[in-house]
Amino acid sequence: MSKTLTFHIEGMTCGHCKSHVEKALAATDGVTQFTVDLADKSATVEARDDVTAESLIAVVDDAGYTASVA
Ligand SMILES: [Cu+2]
Repeated sequence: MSKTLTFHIEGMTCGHCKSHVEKALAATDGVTQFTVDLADKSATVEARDDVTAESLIAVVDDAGYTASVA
């Protein structure tokens, strides 16, 4: 089973930032699919049920951006 989580992300200013976030999500165990929207400052993440919103927020934070549940 998987679930879809939507986040608001602060700090992305260009395509480079977007790809930073994308790389971090791609490297995260349990993340099956995602889209990052630079203009909308958001990310939609499809992940295994055992992946928590908090852990994904930590992944984005580690990449240098600030995520919150949208
Ligand atoms: Cu940038």
